[in-house]
Amino acid sequence: MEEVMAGYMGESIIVNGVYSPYTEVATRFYRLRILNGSNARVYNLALSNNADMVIIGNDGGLLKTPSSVKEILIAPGERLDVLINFSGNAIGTEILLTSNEFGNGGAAQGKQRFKIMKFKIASIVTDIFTVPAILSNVTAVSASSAVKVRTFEISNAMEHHGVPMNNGMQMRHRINGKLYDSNRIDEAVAANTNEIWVFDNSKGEEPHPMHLHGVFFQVLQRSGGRNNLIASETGWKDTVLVMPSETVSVIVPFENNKGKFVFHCHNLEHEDDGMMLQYQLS
Ligand SMILES: [Cu+2]
Repeated sequence: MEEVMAGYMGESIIVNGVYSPYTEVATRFYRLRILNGSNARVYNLALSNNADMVIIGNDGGLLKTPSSVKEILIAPGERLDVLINFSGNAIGTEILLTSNEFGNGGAAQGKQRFKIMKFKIASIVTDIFTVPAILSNVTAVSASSAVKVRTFEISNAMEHHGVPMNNGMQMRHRINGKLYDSNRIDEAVAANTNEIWVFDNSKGEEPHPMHLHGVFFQVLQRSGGRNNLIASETGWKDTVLVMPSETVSVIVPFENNKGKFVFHCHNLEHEDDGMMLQYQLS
């Protein structure tokens, strides 16, 4: 039951299928393209030497401008494009990519620090690369362009620690009280319009990375919890992490890619449990 509620975590972190991997690096910038392919685990990525990670891209491509962080959360389904500068380290130095502890992750997430992979300095080179100040031209979609606001309750708040709701509904992961039904269209969306979608986890106790198929969106606002956007949330995204007590708004330009699409929590056990609905774009 715990594994369905939190999602299955396992006990070994693998990178490209390898447990406890390492790679040799030179004293220069490297670009890491990271996908969190875990079932359920949210990582708080950091480097063991406390070096900066320069966030340059996310789910939808390059950000407009780079931003340097010491640690950054990445939820299942999210992607990160990161520059790391290994210059200034002596040969033989070992630097670990770790996941650090973090707060407000519900019953199971963020409780431990653990190692993900190792970088070993193997050669000294001269690197003249500098990070560009402008990476791409992401134009902000204004909130006022939205023709509709839809709110999705993802707290599952009525189901507390395995105790069913008093109306007898089973303890399941739902969106707006509903479980996935492939024969039901939950939201009808007009093509070529912008909408604001709000994911409300304000009463929730679990992190939910919410993912829309068929579109990219921009994150407008996060209230409650972290109360702010993070470095990877400035460009185009298709998955956004909504932590317990948070409400996150995104603006979605629905273009002309008509058809039936799902949107769901990207925690595999949550989506398998039914935390997925469908929209029809027409
Ligand atoms: Cu979830």
